[in-house]
Amino acid sequence: MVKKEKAIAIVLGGGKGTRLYPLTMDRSKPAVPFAGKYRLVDIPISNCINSGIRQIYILTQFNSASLHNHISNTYIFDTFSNGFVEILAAEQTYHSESWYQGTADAVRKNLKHFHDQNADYYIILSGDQLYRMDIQEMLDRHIASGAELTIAAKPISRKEATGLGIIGADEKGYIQKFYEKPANDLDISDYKIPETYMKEALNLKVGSSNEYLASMGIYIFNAKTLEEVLNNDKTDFGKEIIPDVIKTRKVATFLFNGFWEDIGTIKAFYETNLDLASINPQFNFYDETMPIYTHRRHLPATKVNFCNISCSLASEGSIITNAYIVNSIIGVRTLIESGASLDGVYCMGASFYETDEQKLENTKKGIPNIGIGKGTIIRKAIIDQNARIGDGCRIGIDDIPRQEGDFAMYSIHDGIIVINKNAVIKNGTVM
Ligand code: ADQ
Ligand code: ADP
Repeated sequence: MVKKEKAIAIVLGGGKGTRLYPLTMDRSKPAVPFAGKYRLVDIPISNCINSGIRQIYILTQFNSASLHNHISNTYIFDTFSNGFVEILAAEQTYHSESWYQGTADAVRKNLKHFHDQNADYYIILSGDQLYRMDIQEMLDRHIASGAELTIAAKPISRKEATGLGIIGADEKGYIQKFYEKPANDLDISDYKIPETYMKEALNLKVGSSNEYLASMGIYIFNAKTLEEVLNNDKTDFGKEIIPDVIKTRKVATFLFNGFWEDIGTIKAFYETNLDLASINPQFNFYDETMPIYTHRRHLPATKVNFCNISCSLASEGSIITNAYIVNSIIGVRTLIESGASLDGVYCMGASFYETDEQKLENTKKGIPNIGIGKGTIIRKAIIDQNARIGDGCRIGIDDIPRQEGDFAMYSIHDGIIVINKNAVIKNGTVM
């Protein structure tokens, strides 16, 4: 039988100096709840599965209980598909004691696991992006091009270029130059997309403001090439490996013109989530041809009693009573009490329901139940899972000085208040 070419996927699940803190205080980044009922890692995994790629590794700094729980309850493949999703957490070995020092280091430290799969291609994906992409198409193009590496690329403006890796392509889209995150004032005009390539391949008008190509941090390497280019101690793909590879090897671009957003910071995470609740969201979850998969929780439908809810998403298993909710996301198992008002809030919900006995115990201890208390008003905030927000709280409402940073029960980043997982916010708190 002719051997079918084989590709495995490697999802980069986040570094140590994590930009999504405090959402990553108690869990690894791939397990961060997203869009009410998903976890971040569901996006790259769903893209892989929908593209026929079912052998998937998740590289993470630590294997949190919630990530393990989520993966083992969600991605269950049948015996004949040979599919798996395996978490590879940074581990101490005889050869190395340290955590992953960067993206390339994370891949290098796990090459022995990938090698066992005897794959022809390694597909490297970021764990903190929202997009829907046919990765099989990218793989087919990669194979047809004869390149050793293909980088997914998106046309962007000069303003966006500062935060991304910029590709200098030739008229056919092969990569000649690469600049990781050029400063605002740097002249990168020689990285502009060549005119013919812009017209023919991108179908873009010459003169469009998207005159640069950015790396989306999605790479397909020939397996042998990746093993060779990691045979050193360089730690990062964008800063070191990619600029090196293009000097000696054929590197192609795979153009992508759909919605794609990096959601690796609190601000981007918050804005991308809330956009999903808007009337015309940029990303469409309501697509049965390429669904985003998640944990099948078997929760009851959400119960809504006397509420005014608009431009919002309410995930299953919630009970919302006499509340005013706009521009918000209500996560699974959220309990919202009478008179609460939410505007611009991503409430992640709860991982379990408290029993009547537990609620009685809470009253004795003087702590609120999990959920949002009576008459509480919240604006521009992320409420992490299992938080207990008391009655009559005012969060993000009053015109009071708010210091950015991390505090005992909450953080403020870019003006967004993040209430920690399991936080206890007493009745009448103003913040
Ligand atoms: P960044 O997103 O800034 O740029 P990086 O911080 O390296 O690059 O993160 C890439 C992915 O790897 C993210 O999903 C991140 O969570 C994960 N990651 C980071 N450190 C890790 C570690 N030690 N272990 C495991 N995973 C880790 C990159 C490219 C740019 C490109 C953008 C597109 O370098 O060229 O334009 O992605 O978003
Ligand atoms: P989900 O995937 O439903 O968002 P989690 O991954 O946080 O939730 O938790 C998965 C399961 O673990 C829940 O369905 C619940 O049964 C159980 N669980 C989690 N935390 C607790 C807890 N503190 N007490 C009791 N059960 C819990």
